[in-house]
Amino acid sequence: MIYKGLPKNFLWGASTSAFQVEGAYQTDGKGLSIADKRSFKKSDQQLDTKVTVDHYNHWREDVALMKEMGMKSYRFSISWPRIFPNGDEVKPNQAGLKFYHNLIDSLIENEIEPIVTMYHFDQPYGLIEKYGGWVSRKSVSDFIRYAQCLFDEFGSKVNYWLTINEQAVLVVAPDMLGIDLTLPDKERYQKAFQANHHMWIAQAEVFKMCKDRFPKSKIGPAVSYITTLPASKKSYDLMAAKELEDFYSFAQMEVSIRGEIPIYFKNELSKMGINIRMTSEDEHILREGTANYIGINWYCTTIVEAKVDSSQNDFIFKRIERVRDNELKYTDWGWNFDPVGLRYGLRQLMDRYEDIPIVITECGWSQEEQLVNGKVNDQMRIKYLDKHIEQMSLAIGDGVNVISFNPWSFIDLLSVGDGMEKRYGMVYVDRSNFEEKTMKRYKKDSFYFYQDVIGKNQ
Ligand code: BGP
Repeated sequence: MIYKGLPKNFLWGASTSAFQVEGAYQTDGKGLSIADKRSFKKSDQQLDTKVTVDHYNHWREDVALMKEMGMKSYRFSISWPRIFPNGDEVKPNQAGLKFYHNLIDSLIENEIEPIVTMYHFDQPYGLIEKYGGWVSRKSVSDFIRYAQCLFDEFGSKVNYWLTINEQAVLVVAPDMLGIDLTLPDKERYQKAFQANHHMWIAQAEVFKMCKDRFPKSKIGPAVSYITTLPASKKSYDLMAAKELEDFYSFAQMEVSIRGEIPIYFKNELSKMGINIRMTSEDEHILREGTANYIGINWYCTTIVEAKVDSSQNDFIFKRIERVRDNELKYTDWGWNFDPVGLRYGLRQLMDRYEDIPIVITECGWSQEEQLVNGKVNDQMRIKYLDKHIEQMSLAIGDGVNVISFNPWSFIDLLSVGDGMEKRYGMVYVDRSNFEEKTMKRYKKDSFYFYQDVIGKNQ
């Protein structure tokens, strides 16, 4: 399959994150993260983070598969508690650093560009116990120290950095920040949005540090971008879609790219009665530290309508109802297949940020799968990849500066919400929720499809 209009040196890649693939949850001095703790609460229902697909011990074999598939980039994350087990140590854990030196060196030897996320949902649990994690401003300096260490160690090898993965998801699912979900709405969101502010400040400082030290490198956030569509042609549904998309996705991009918190975002917080503690320096810090590219995690569109009693509710997520479009296909977990939404979303990014380089850091189709005679016939994933790549190439033809595509996921991994039965990989791993089985890797049909795409579109 040949797609028109793709630039030379396009980075064809794939994506994973540390706690979802590595396992080895306490090996070589690694500390526990909030992602570990959160998964242990459901250990009796589904796979947790302890072993997952054991990439920590299989990484050589996994990199060989990436090479065989033809990948030009690999987007993965460094486990923060592998480097600072409790989060507050003065010196980093050498064994943790060694693991990532080996991985990064091997990727580079194989001509695969590392795209490295610093923090993908796994803040060291020690920081949550010590001072409440991101809810406290103290997290800012601990994150900066961690980033500084990553730049010292890997700054000369890594050209593409991502600071924080899906900050908006952390805010809407604040147990991922260690915030108690049983707290009343207002109290819970007060904490979550305060944490959000601290992440913005930490991230801005890290953007600046990277640009000062490594001016040729690229650094940005990995934003959860859900193209949000109105359920009807009525203006109030259109407005509901705009409000939600702006609040959830674009506010994150505005702060990262323009260094300013949008007024509509501040207004929503005050409607909810949330007061963010800020210092007099904060606006300056945000302005001084901005991203020079952007990662977007794009899976599907969401379709919304305004609730009839919308004016009554102060909380945005309660004013807006998500609806299902029965003409679209959905995964078993309710994520739709709507590839034109990707082109539309990319065009919106160009409208706002002109030619900022865009890396698609996640995009993928999940399903339950069985290995049959050593094969996995994942036709729906192939269709998903084909149609999304097609729409991405049309967007590039429209002038959008997409430089890399990294579907989620390179290999089967632990789903954040749904364990091991919800598979995303182009490589199948022989394990189930509760049985480790052989852990053998098998190439799915999508592996061969993507290999062909990469081979023919260089
Ligand atoms: C994104 C995350 C990923 C990944 C994906 C799929 O939000 O960045 O870590 O997990 O969504 O979600 P899930 O694992 O819940 O299926």
